[in-house]
Amino acid sequence: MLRFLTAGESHGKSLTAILEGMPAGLRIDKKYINNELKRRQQGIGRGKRMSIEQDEADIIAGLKNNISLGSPIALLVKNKDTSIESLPPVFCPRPGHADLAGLLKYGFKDGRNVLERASARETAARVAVGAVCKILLSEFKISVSSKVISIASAEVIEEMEEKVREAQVAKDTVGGIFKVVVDNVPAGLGSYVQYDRRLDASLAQAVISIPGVKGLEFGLGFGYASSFGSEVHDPIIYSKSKGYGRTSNNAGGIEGGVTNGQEIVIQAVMKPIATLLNPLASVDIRNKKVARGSVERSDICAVESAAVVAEAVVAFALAQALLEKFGSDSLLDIKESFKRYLKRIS
Ligand code: EPS
Repeated sequence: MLRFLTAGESHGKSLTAILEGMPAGLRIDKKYINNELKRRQQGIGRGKRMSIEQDEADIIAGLKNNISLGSPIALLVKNKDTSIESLPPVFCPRPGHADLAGLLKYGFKDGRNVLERASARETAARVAVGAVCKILLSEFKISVSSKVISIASAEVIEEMEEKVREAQVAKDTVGGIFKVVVDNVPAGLGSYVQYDRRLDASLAQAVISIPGVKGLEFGLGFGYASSFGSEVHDPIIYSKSKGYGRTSNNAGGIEGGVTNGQEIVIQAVMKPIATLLNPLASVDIRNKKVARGSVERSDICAVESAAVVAEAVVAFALAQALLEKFGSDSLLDIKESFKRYLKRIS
């Protein structure tokens, strides 16, 4: 099974990921991975850290002559800011961040021990992993893309920028909504036979695990609540040249936890960044007295970055489902099996 783990603190030496289960025979373009890392660093409202770091992935295991060996692929993204040992302790947990929950859970006396790992910096490692998964998917002409839908309810780029500026002036932060689309997915990925094999469940887990994401929907999503079934289920059609199709895609490409051949459409909401320059009420954990949440260098808005991270985690979940269905050892064998399957369902 395709799986990965990441390690690394926000201001530690580096972020690391081990991706296991990639088939042998996949050509990995490092430039592509680094471009994905660069995309994650961009966007309106990003903080100063993004001008310090120039994320690049070093692939330290799993390849020979840039071709995967079927062995675990280890990716390393070095931090430029490695100040973890000298940063001041955090005694006033920030509302909205993992600080307090982490302090209580692990029994720390310093919130920095929590925030160093809870930081969204970890998503750089996930983007590197996702980039490898995107390369695999591209061998099957499956592509994953994203779009920012709104920032603080503004839907036009100039208005989004204005909202971020407003937040900056007010020492505040903003969140927003982004959309991820997967094109050219064949019907039949995922399964309805067991809860944990439903592809929408693994996609949902992937997206909700991005720091700051508080909700998501597939296709029409919450819109289903106010509709009659006859208005929203996607009618099935058939043509000799295109095979089965639909006249709408309210399901967002998944029915019964299985892809139905339509594009997968996910929308997710990211809350405003939790670190506020004008902090909310908190409590000093040393004396339990009223205080203000601690202030850290941070972003005003990271919705564009979250969308790039979402592409990566969605690519991982899809790559996992693809390999589960078509085999996992050799890219050549997987392609053969994929071709045979497409022929059967066409
Ligand atoms: C981030 C790096 C962090 C933050 C941000 C995401 O860098 P630093 O804490 O050194 O400024 O900019 O982290 C958070 C939003 C958070 O809540 O922790 C990154 O690389 O994406």
